[in-house]
Amino acid sequence: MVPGARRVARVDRGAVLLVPDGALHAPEVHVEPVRVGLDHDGLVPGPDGERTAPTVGDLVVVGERADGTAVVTALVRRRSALVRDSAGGTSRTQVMAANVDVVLVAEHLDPDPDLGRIERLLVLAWRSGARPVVVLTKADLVPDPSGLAAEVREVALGVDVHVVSAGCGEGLDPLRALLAPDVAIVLVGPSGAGKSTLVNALAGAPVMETGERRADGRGRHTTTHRELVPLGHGAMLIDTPGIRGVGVVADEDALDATFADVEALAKGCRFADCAHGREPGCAVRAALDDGSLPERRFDSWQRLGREMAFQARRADAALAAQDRARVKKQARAYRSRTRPPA
Ligand SMILES: Nc1nc2c(ncn2[C@@H]2O[C@H](COP(=O)(O)OP(=O)(O)OP(=O)(O)O)[C@@H](O)[C@H]2O)c(=O)[nH]1
Ligand SMILES: [Mg+2]
Ligand SMILES: [Zn+2]
Repeated sequence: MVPGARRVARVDRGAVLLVPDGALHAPEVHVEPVRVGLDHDGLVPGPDGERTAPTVGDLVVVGERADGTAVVTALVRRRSALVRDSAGGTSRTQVMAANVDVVLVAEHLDPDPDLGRIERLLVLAWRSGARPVVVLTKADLVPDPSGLAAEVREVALGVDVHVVSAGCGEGLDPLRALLAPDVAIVLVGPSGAGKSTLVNALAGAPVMETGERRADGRGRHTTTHRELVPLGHGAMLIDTPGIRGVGVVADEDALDATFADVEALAKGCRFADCAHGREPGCAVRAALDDGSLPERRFDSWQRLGREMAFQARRADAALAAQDRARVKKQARAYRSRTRPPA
């Protein structure tokens, strides 16, 4: 805990909604978030002075404006950050949640779980610095939840995989066990996975709205903003809107952690720079041929690796452009200072 700091429960155009950080209030006491304004640009000085957009889970310090109104004056260094690459041709990344301890990757068992999506979210989770955990929802809708869970465990190496039926309140104990005081857990996953239903089940109260997806399967997300829900005993849950596509940010360690099996195989290839195509002595190709490494998993690993390389180049190009712009601006300022008066 940082003395005096408060948690961002929600970001809302030009302001943040704050709750006490880890305050051990009685469970029956409902915390009403306090709305505090931001500077006009919506940014707050971070620990290294750089101006940063606060996000849900952030710890911030509140001060006073000259007119006596409250304003966020500082952002505490983040000990973890769940970052996605936002779509489009820019190098923008988005911090989905900060200072979380666990990234709970939620995926439904009905329809069938999407293994590629789980892998993608695990890369994001490993990169965040928080601990990834997978929760498979809607167990009550399928005949063989443990069979499906076994398939998911094969792609979630070193990660606990829990099976729940939040609607009926079944399988929640291992998740409750994670909710120690001061622990923050963010839920991520597709729309309709049952993230908000799970938040309500764990909170023991209908704090988040839940809903059916439209019959045509298009559009509607029930949860439309990210929100931190403080639980009675000091733990926190962060609910997020369903993700459709989420871009990964370059991070070799996160890719290695997620695909430890493929990485281990690749170390056994004869050539250090093996492309796992038709090279002799390729251990990856051998595992694909004998079926011990599924093609799907290999493709997923390659795709995410390529995407990361692309993201890194894009980020570099944007940085270079920023540098050029800064130099230009400085040069302009210099010229205007040194220009002889007309
Ligand atoms: N049968 C069954 N239905 C569930 C379960 N969990 C959630 N649902 C239902 O699934 C639907 C979607 O649940 P939500 O909790 O709103 O899903 P979400 O992941 O928060 O979706 P977004 O907010 O759009 O991202 C709702 O109608 C829930 O009642 C479950 O364990 N079993
Ligand atoms: Mg929701
Ligand atoms: Zn190889």
